[in-house]
Amino acid sequence: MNLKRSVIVALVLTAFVFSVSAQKVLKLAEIHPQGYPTELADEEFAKLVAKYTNGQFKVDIFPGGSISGDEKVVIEQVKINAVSIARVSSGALGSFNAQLNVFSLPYLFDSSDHMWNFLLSPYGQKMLADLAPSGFVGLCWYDGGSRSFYANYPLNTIADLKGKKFRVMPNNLLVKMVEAMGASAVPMAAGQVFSAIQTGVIDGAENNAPSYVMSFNHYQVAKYYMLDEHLRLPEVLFMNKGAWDKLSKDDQAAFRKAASETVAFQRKAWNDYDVKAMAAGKAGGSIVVEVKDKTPFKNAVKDLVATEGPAFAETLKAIDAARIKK
Ligand code: GTR
Repeated sequence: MNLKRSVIVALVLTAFVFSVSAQKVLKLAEIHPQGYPTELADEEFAKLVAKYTNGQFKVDIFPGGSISGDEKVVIEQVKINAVSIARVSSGALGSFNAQLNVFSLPYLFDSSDHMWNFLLSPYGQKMLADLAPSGFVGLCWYDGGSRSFYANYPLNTIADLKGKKFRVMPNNLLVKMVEAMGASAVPMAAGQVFSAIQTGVIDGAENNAPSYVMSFNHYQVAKYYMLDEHLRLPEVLFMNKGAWDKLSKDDQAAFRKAASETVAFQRKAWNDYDVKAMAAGKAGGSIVVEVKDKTPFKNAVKDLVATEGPAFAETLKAIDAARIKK
C-alpha cells in the first residue's frame, strides 16, 4: 500500500471509530415480549429515532421484563436514569404521578374511540407534559385495550368475585376498585402472577386479552375470563427528564416526531393482536364469558368514583367533552 492510500485508510477508519463512539445509546425497558404491540412500537420508535437523528442515537430495547418483571422497579430505574426510556401502563405510573390515576377510575371511557379522542386532544397531550414534576417526559400514549377479570374458577357475574383474591397492579385506587366489587385485592408485580395463581395464593387477576394470553400465559392457570371491561388503561412511552433536558432542541424534536409517528402504528398492531390473543386463548381452553349488562359492575363502583372523582375534576371535564356523540 502506498503512503497516500494508507493515510486515506487511516482517516476513514478514524472517522468511523469516531462516529461510532459518538453514538449515544439509550436503554428502553418493556415488560412485554418481542412481537407484542407495544414492543413492536418500541422497535418502530428506535428505528425512527435513529433515522431522524442521523444515527446519533441508538435506542436499545430490553423486552420481556429483562430489566424487571415489576413495572414499579422499571419506573424507579427511569427515575434515576439507570434506564432512560420505558413503556409502562398508566396504572403503574399513576403511583408516581397522581394525575395519571384518573385512568384507574373504572368505566371512565365509553369506548376505545372515546379514549383516543381524549388522548389525542390538547388536554390528553398536556397530560404527557405534566409528567415533568415527577421527573419524566411523556412521549406518547399507546393502546392497552380494556381489562377484565379472570380466575381459576367459573366467573359469570359480579357476585362471583365476592370474597376471592385478585391481583392488581400496585396502585391504591386499583385496590379500592377491586374491593368495591366485593373481592380482596392483592397488589403484585405482573411477573409473579402466574405462580401466585398456580399455588393458590390468589384466585385470579385482571388484564387485557393480549397480556392474559400472549405475554403471561395466565389463561393456562385461570381459564375463566369474564369480559366486564372495567378499565381502559392507556400505555405510556416516557423518558427520564434529565436525559431529555440534555438533548439539543433538534434532537428533542426528532424524538417527539419519532414517538408521535408510532402511535397509529401501535393502534393498528393492537387491534390485530387483540383479536389474535382472544382466539388463541379460546383455542387453548379459555372460557370467555360476555357481560351483556355491565350495570351491576358500574353500580358497585359508583361510590368510589364519586369519592375519588373530584380530585380529577378538570380532567374529567375534558374526558366528558371528548365523548363520541351518538
Ligand atoms: C398490561 C400492561 C403492562 C403491565 C401489565 C400488568 O396490560 O401492558 O404494562 O402493566 O398489564 O398488569 O402489570
